[in-house]
Amino acid sequence: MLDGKKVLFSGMQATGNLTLGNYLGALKNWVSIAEEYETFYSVVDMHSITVRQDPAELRRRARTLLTLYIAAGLDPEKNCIYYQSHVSGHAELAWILNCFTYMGELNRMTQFKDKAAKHADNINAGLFTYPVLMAADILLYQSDVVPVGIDQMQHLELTRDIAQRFNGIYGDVFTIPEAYIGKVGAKIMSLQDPAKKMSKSDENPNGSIYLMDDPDTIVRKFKRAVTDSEGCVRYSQEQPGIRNLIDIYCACTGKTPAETEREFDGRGYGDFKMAVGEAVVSVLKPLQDRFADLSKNKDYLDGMIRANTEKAQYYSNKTLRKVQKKVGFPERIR
Ligand code: ATP
Ligand code: LTN
Repeated sequence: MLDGKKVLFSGMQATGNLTLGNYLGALKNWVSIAEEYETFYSVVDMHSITVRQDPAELRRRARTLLTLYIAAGLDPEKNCIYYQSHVSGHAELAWILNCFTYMGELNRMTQFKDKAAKHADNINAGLFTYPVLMAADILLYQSDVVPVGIDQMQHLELTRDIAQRFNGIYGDVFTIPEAYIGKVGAKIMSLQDPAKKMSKSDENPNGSIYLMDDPDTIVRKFKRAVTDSEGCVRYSQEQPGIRNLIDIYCACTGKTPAETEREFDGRGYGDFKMAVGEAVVSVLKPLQDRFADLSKNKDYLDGMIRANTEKAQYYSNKTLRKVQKKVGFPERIR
């Protein structure tokens, strides 16, 4: 608890351009529940270098991502929005937690297996211990809730295990966090392969809608979306392409799958795809406009980053000092 409110932490990597999946599965939920919590929303740039990055590009993307958090509706006066690399407590706590995490646990992580297969020439130790840094992010602020997409559940379970293990040895040091999975949009699939999640690192740009895609591109990508030969708009496991489009439509309009089925009863896929494209444009266009305005306001963004970094440093240091003391590091001389 912080100032009588539960604490919420979440973060996103500054790798690749954000997709509609990131927005519907994460950002949108962040905005809708922010008011109820004391929130920390980090641009987790330290996680990004587990995969080789171009430095200038990473810097640019991190700034874009941070601006997008605000453009999506997170007020930086009320939400602590900052860069992970500006708060050294993340790395310091991660080191300590590394010593409380087993190789076997990390070996089971599916994201590690996937990324190791994808980047076989660079299976670095950071990629392997990535979930420990994520645990540090969360535990550093004594977070109660962590809104993430379903793909991050395994990492969150590990975070809980590490925290419980540590508390078991040293007493109640960490709050045990809970995942928060949004009801709609928890897993948006690729438009080109509905068996694969929509991902910002997908090589095929037609599989993903990027938050910065212009309206024509968005509509064109939906027109090309892979469906099936059934010819009816039905929310069923046998029609994964259509099901995904219904999920997207519902997440953007607030309608239910049943309402959507009724709305498009007897109408072809062409009509439906057009409607999904338009619904997505109507959600993304205002966000893009706010992004453009914010990007022009460098001083405002810089001032906000400075203030929020200090806030994050303050709260993270409280936990870090406690942990350092518990494990037996010598006290600091003031
Ligand atoms: P990458 O493809 O580079 O691994 P990513 O697109 O999966 O990246 P992350 O930075 O790992 O993006 O995820 C940011 C947040 O977005 C996480 O909370 C994740 O669960 C959520 N998310 C990512 N992809 C989707 C998706 N297709 N549907 C719903 N949520 C998603
Ligand atoms: N691993 C997450 C990003 C991430 C995160 C976090 C999410 C890093 N640290 C802490 C929630 C809380 C991902 O790849 N989506």
